[in-house]
Amino acid sequence: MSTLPRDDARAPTAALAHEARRSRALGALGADALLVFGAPHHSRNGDAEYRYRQSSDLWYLSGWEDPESAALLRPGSDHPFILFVQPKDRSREAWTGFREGLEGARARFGADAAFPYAELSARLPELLAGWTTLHYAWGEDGTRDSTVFRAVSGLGRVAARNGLATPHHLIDARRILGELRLKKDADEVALLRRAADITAEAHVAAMRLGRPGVAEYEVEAEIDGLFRRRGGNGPGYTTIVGGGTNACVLHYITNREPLRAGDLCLVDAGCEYANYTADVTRTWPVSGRFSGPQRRLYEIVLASQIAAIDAVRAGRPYKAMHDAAVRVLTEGMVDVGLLDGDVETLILEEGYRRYYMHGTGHWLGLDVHDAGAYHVGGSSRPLEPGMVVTVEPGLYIPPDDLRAPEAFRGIGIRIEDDILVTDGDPDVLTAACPKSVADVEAACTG
Ligand SMILES: [Mn+2]
Repeated sequence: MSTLPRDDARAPTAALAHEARRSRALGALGADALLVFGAPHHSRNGDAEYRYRQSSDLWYLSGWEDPESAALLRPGSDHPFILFVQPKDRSREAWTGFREGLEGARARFGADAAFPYAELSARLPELLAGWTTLHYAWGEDGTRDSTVFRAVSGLGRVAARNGLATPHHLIDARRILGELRLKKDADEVALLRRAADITAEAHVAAMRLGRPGVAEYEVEAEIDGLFRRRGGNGPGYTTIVGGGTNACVLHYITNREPLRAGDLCLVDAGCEYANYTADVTRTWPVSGRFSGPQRRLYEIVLASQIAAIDAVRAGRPYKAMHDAAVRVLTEGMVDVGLLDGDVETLILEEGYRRYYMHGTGHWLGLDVHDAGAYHVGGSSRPLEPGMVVTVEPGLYIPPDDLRAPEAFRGIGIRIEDDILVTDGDPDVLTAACPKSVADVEAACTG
């Protein structure tokens, strides 16, 4: 496996791929304008800062990585792509590093015009004059909302006097950007494959490391460290390492207890590589061998996951995978005595939700829960080649659930892979990560 540093891995994509995505966006906008802000820069505590991560929408359209930025698309105009950015500042750059500035925005990022971010509110009215429809994702930041709404309503007053065309339709920008981001181009698929490969390697390393007495945070450190050593940004979301009953807490991220002999360990972790993240869950026996009851439930979850993956095909609705998973899980739960009654009724009345309370997956890409609508015209959306989904059924038996057979109480299991929709069979990007009972036990004892 190559270990390209991140900048080398990203460089070829910076200009070409973003330019192609931007021209698709300009085409999709038609006669509309679109304004996208960069991610805010959050402090961690006191004056300590998190490492900056650009907003996925702005990065998708531009490749721009610095904070305090916004992109304005105005198709068909003399300046269709305008970037607002931090200007170069030698004294600030001594503290926080190189800035591309206005020059870089134009020369290296393809902007037709670039302005200092501080001038955004002053320039916006002039730049939006002549457009009747503006796409903008309101509701995420009150200061930005008021900047945009003030510019638009100020223009409206001017228009009332002199008949100038100004934005009088506001459309949620997440709709058009979600549609664009939903189907991955070849460059994006390559980066997701790299993220998937690193992630698979990290899960195998975790299985090898995990044994009684090792702490959950040591497993986390092994995984997150490997993500960085392979040139990834780090985890695309906070790594979950849940030993024993902690596996029943869906978003357990405290990761501070020791792994115990005889327990399972659930690990949900994905490497973010060049801003694209994988999302993988594996559940493995701390002592290296599944117990009988653990194995019975594991085989049910695995069978449901395999059935669900088989439903990830072009033309099938998105929800087909959930329906497939629910059917196998429900049959299995009746088989082993977790549920009582008729399978069809338990599915219809959602009786399975007692031990399977989440959905079976989500879109995957720049965000772990990626952009894009799941329904079109009120129905579950048909899958298309280039879409990427996770498939992640599970079973979670609370330790204090007196209705469950005692042997199953406290067991939490989830198995998750990342699937590319193709013209043919589902392409499991994370297939290198072991998941059969035999392969998992081999990885744990290897
Ligand atoms: Mn997931």
